[in-house]
Amino acid sequence: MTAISLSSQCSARMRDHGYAIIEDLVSPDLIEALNADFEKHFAATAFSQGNFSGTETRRFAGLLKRSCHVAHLVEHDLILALADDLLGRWCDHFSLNLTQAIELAPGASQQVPHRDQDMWPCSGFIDRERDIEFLINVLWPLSAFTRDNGATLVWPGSHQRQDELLITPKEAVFAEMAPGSALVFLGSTLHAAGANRTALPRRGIIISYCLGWLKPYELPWLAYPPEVARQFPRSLARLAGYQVHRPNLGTFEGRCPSLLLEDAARPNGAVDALLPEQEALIAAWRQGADAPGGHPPMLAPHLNSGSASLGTERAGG
Ligand SMILES: O=C(O)CCC(=O)C(=O)O
Repeated sequence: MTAISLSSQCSARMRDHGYAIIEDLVSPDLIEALNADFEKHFAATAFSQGNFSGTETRRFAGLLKRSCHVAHLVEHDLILALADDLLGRWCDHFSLNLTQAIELAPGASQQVPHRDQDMWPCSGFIDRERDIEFLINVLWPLSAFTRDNGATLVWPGSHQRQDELLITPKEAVFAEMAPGSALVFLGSTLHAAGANRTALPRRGIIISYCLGWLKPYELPWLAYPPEVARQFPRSLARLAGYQVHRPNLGTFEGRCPSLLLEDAARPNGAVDALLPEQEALIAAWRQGADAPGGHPPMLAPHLNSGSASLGTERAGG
């Protein structure tokens, strides 16, 4: 099966069920290399604090600077195609929300069930009929995920039941999977880390992507300051925040922050970054403003049926 048909099959599954498990997405060798690179970081990381993270878990973030292998997961073709399909319609571009390694220590209790999109209060204000998704999450197991060691619990169909804060545990399924596979789920899907009832740690990597206009869970410019991001391929640097989100959001000195990746002397002065339809609206307004008698009334962009839109919903997604 081609990557494109697999990704459209997978996004259809996510739309229907809120999640999907994709088997054999990367080689076990890659996961082994990640395990080797992360060993010392797990050893050096204290237990988390707080009722959400769980005091029997260890977590560290900024994974792109801890192992060169993480980029393969972050920029996996199929995952990027999925993110584009599920998020692209609602933003100029999607961005990296978080890279985090997580260990459930032996004896760790089950995490509180939650929906990742609840980080952003606006997710609760939007009409459910609009079907907007704010985030997709990818869980890459570093050790086999089993029912006994804390495989992620997912509530199938819970993305369509957002008025229910909790759903009976009987309806949850365990995302059991082997290293090399991935669990992908929507920000609107109810889930939780399971309880680890074994004597060995359960380890995994969370990589999530959000609408580019949201504040990400992890501040990428601090995790990867320009001198670090300069070493990334440009596509990865863009995902990690070095790209203005049209219109004019996430700038440095009024310009696209990608200028920080250049060695050349920095130009100064603000430069607009607008969508073509926004340029067209402004041009139409300016033409009217310059005409004798002032400009004619204009409809609010979101009421227009045609191409012009100042909102964030992109046509053709
Ligand atoms: O580790 C897992 O299985 C899920 C963790 C999770 O959902 C979280 O920490 O937000």
